[in-house]
Amino acid sequence: MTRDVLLTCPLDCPDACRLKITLAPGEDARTGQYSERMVKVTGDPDHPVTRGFACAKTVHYPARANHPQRPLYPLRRVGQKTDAEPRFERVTWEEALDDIAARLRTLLDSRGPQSILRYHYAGTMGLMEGHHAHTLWRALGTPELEETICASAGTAAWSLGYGTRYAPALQDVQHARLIVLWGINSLSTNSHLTPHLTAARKSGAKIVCVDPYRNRTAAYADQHLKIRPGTDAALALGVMRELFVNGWTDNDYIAQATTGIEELREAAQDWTLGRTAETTGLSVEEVREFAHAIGTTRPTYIRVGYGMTRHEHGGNNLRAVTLIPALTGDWRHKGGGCALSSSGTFKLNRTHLGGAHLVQSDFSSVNMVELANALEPAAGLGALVVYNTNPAVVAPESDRVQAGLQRDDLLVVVLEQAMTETARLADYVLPATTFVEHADLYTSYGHHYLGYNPATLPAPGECRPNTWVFQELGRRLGVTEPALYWTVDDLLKNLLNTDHPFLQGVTPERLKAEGSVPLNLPGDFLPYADGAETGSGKVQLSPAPHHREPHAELNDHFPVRLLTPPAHHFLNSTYGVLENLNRAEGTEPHVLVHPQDARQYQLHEGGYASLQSEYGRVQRRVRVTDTTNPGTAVLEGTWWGLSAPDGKSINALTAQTLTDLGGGSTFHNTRIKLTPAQP
Ligand SMILES: Nc1nc2c(c(=O)[nH]1)N[C@H]1C(S)=C(S)[C@@H](COP(=O)(O)OP(=O)(O)OC[C@H]3O[C@@H](n4cnc5c(=O)[nH]c(N)nc54)[C@H](O)[C@@H]3O)O[C@H]1N2
Ligand SMILES: Nc1nc2c(c(=O)[nH]1)N[C@H]1C(S)=C(S)[C@@H](COP(=O)(O)OP(=O)(O)OC[C@H]3O[C@@H](n4cnc5c(=O)[nH]c(N)nc54)[C@H](O)[C@@H]3O)O[C@H]1N2
Ligand code: SF4
Ligand SMILES: [Mo]
Repeated sequence: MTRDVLLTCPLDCPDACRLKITLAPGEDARTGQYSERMVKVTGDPDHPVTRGFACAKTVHYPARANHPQRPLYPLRRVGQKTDAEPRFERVTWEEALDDIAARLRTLLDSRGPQSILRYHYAGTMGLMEGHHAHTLWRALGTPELEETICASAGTAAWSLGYGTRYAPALQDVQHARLIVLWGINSLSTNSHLTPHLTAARKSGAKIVCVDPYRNRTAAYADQHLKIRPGTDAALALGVMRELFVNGWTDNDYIAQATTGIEELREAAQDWTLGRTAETTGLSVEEVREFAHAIGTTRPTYIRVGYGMTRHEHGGNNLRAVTLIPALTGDWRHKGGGCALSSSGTFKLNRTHLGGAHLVQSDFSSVNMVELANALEPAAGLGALVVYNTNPAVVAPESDRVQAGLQRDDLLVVVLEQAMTETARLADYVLPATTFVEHADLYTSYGHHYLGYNPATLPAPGECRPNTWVFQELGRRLGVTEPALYWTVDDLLKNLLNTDHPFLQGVTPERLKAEGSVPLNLPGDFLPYADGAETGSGKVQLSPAPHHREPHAELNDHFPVRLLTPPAHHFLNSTYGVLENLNRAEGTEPHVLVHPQDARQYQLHEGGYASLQSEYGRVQRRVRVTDTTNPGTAVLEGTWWGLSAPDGKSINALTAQTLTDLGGGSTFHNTRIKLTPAQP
């Protein structure tokens, strides 16, 4: 007999779907255990955001959870880290935890807490297994990890202008009459926005996509502005100049809700149509029409993604774009404004989450983008504990990251659900539970519902939640901090212990009973209609954003810009283990090259190219296509290196360069040389 359960998707995706998961009893061939297992995933038809569908990737989650190579028991390395095929032996949890704790104790006593680094990201968005799991490390005083690999440039840029990150409600998007999808491949990365876009279009809205290549979203849009990478601030300033010149600004909104208008006006002044067109690679007519549409259509809704932030001046680029609605006054129109993230709406009491109260001002810190540097012997690390992330593949300068992980004098402990390339380089692989096997609480960065999942299936083999592992290590290390030993019930009680009106009526009991609970927002939620949660209480237009060309300019050595945005059928590297999703993406990674570049660099459809940057070299199969512009190549997806012809991650090419604001990643800033190659 099968049964269906409703659970929140834990993955790093704005949609935080309510999934309908079918469970069936049977024997687990891997363990001989007889229990229920996941057999099917769809979307909850009754959830207002999920609307009955899950994405093209997560419908395959059962194959991932039931994968024959999923680690189910603690494993200890027996061979060398440099072996082509890693070898591990199964050990008991007692053995693994006792040995790891003893080695951490030795490091703490001899070299201090700064010799141990926790390394993690958003493999699960759960507040318990994703965030609260850091408590042990804060109790021990190990370095803070600056979580910069994805959103920090965007967050810093947004908070400069607006303070807290709010977004208009999804159901209001249908009221917009102009929709700009700017640096976001939303049909792939935010797929539950699509029904709202389609509804708006049916009511007459026009949809414009601003992106350097024709991705799925650009193909769906009514118009595609194929912008030169890294020039969004120029386009935004060019639009602003038209708004000022033609009197399309909302002067009442500007006077009441903003500060710094004169500085912004001055910054926009020189961005004539001609200069804007020249800088962005668009035509004068395209810029003029775009500015006219924004200037004269209310409400205009701009959905920005993180794409434009992954450049050297990505913070300024996003800041310029997101300030447009402060000039048009769109924040006062239902369905208007701009959306980056809705995270700020979840007003949970986070004072003790992840041991935040334990952080001292003298803690050192490591920027996670600079992991390759942190793993250099001279940086002094003796142990690295990795959870919820796959840095051997996803972090920049991955050749150096992998070399660092291979150091014999570095203890590498990896908590994982899959035998990732990071796990393959570990001294210990500790088997982790999935979202169906542990309880957790979920916010969202794309909507306004809190989700709670109970532990629904028994853990297969000896898989354990991250927090269980860290509590066991904490006991062995003598850590008495109470927050380390919280249960999920303690977490719910603490996080919901607040008087904030958005959480009024949201109790642990209700969350457990209903599973998905909307925040208690006003019916006409118009964030920033009257100002912002900044120091001045206003939307801050000063310091004015500016366009700057990157230091890593294209030149004769590196004449092509490489973008490496997400793939439709992957979620970062999470699904890289599944053959069928690899096949759906073309079986191996392809580099998209414009016909003109293909001619110039003597590349052929279906042949191989060598891609070389300042940091490394990889080989990839070529697809010749006019979806991109000359001088811009695209490789979709952070594939496992194991799926590539040369066994290498695309991040062998990317740099640790940080963004202008927020110390973020610059994955789309890569410059390369293309030459023909033999496989
Ligand atoms: N299917 C799928 N969904 C995902 C993910 C996934 O891997 N696969 N990953 C999840 C995660 S962690 C994240 S952060 C989000 C990211 O989702 P997005 O924000 O959509 O992804 P980005 O990498 O930021 O790239 C988005 C687009 O920005 C474009 N871009 C690059 N440079 C520029 C530029 O200078 N200007 C402009 N205007 N556009 C530019 C790229 O060509 C790309 O089409 O998606 C989440 N959802
Ligand atoms: N070139 C290039 N590189 C990129 C990007 C890009 O666009 N281009 N995107 C960047 C972005 S936006 C991001 S967010 C990062 C994402 O990169 P990662 O943070 O590495 O995300 P995933 O690749 O999805 O890997 C998450 C891992 O967490 C594990 N996991 C999930 N749940 C749990 C759990 O409960 N416990 C434990 N122990 N493990 C768990 C999964 O098995 C998976 O292997 O990649 C970045 N790297
Ligand atoms: S990955 Fe995103 S779109 Fe797919 S099921 Fe999960 S939350 Fe929904
Ligand atoms: Mo991300």
